[in-house]
Amino acid sequence: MPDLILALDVLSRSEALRVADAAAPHLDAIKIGYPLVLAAGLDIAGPLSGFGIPLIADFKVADIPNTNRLIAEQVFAAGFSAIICQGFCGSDSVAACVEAADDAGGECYVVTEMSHPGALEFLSGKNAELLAQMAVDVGAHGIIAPATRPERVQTLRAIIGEKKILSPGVGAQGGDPAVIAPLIDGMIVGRAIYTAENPAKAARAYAEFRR
Ligand code: 3DU
Repeated sequence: MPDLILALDVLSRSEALRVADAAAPHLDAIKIGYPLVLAAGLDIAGPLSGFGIPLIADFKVADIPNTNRLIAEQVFAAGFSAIICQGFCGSDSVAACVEAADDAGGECYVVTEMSHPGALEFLSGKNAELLAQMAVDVGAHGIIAPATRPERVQTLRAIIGEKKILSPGVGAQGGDPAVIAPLIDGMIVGRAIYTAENPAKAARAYAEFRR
C-alpha cells in the first residue's frame, strides 16, 4: 500500500506552510510544481524541508539533455529529493535527469500516461507502454501513472516490475483510493487535501490507505 504524497499546488508561501503544517504528520512526501514555485519562488523548498518530509519537484521536465540536466541540478541543489520529467523527449533527455538525480543521491520519475481525459489523445496505450519501458532502460527510479485508470496502472506495472509507481488522480479527478492503493507505491493527492476545510483531517483519511 502506498505512501501519501501531498500535491501542494497552492499559490502563496503562507498558504503552503499552513497546509503543510497541518497535513505533515500524515504525509510521506510533498510534491510541488509550477503553481507554487512561480508564486512563491524556488526557495519555498527551504521552509518546506523543515517539515522533515522529502520534497518532489514536479516540473515535468521536457527539453534537450543539456537543458534537462541544468534544470535537474538546480532542483537538487534547492533541496529536493526527486524530480519528475516527461519521457516523450526521448531516452537521452530522461537519462540526463536520471544522471543528475544519481549524482545528487536523489530520484527521477518519468511521466508515462497522464490522468486527465486529454491524455488519451497522444500519451496513452502503446506510447505510454514504450515510455515505461524506456524509463526502466535508462535507470529511472519509477514512473507516474494515472489513478484514474487502474487497469492501465496494472499494465504499466507489468512492464516496470518493482520500480515505483507514483499515481495522481485520486480525489478531485475522481480516482478511487481504495482501488488504486494496492497497485501503487505513492498516492498523490492535491485538491482533496489542500482545499479541504480541515487539511489535517483530509490527509489523515487518505493516510488510512498507506502501508
Ligand atoms: O488533482 P489533484 O488536485 O489531486 O492534483 C494532482 C497533482 O498531480 C497535480 O499537481 C497535477 O499537476 C499532478 N499530475 C496529475 O494530476 C496528473 C498527471 O498525470 C501527472 C501529474
